[in-house]
Amino acid sequence: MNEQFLNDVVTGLSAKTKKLNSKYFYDDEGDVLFQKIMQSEEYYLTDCEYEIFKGKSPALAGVFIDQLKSFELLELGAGDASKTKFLLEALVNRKADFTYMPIDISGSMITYLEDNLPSKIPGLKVTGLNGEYFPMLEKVKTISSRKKAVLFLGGNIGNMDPDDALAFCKQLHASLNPGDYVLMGFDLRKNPHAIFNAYNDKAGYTKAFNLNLLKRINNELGADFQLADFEHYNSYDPLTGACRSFLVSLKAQQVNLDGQAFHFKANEVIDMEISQKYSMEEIYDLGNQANFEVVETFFDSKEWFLDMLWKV
Ligand code: AVJ
Repeated sequence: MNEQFLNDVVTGLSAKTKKLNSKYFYDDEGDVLFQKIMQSEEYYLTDCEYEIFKGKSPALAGVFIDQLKSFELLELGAGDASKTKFLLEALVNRKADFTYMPIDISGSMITYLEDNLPSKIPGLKVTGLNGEYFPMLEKVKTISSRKKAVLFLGGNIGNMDPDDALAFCKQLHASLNPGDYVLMGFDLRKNPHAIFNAYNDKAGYTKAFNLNLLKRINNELGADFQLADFEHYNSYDPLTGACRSFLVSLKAQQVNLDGQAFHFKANEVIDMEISQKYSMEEIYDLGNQANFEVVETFFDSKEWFLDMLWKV
């Protein structure tokens, strides 16, 4: 049994406002559901960033090759690398001297990337790292002293509260050396309906994605959540940019886990996930406060999403 997972769940369910960490959404079933979300009509983030990478990869590859020459290309939360492959192709085409190092909490994603990418992109070197971001970043530093370019895409930064996002950016800056690069993807503020719908897909994949974490807690930690007694609720606040997912207890109920009982009132919620939406100003402030220098900003054609290139 995963002690850290159990500890985090017990702590979260013991808090005044019950909370679970969305990083635990991604077990094998969660990975499949997230793929379905990305393919859904309503979920625009992946399409936007796909367009950016399809169009801008040669330019981005040029910056890395000219500035870094010999480097490690790290990706935090790589997933299936469906967007990154354009950058990898552009780099390999120009015979760049680099190794792609995807870091992901999902072991099956890392295995998939190591098994499949080199045959899709001949000449590509892949070293996968299965684990949490910063421990894996430290591990890379023990095996390589080359310059680093770090990708943090998809709007993953949005899964942190703004305060945590700033702390994360500061820690990332401190983990790297002057001259290293970071490319970070941000989902921008836009018409609230478009944001709301992206997290309320008609097919119900987002709902299943949230409920799957309860199922995972049952399967892996031996809890007894009754999935039918919880429903999914999502909100978007255009004043703060916070898009939040909750599970609502449909009745007063008790859930047992690790010899403890957790009580839910009717309509009590579990805070499941934040997907923060950023304004340009907020992105500049974040980079500034973490001491990054803005090099270039890449937008999709609708300007719904951006990838910002920062220099340490
Ligand atoms: C993994 C952060 C890109 O917050 O948009 C998708 C995860 N959650 N639908 C996001 C997610 C619900 C996603 N990211």
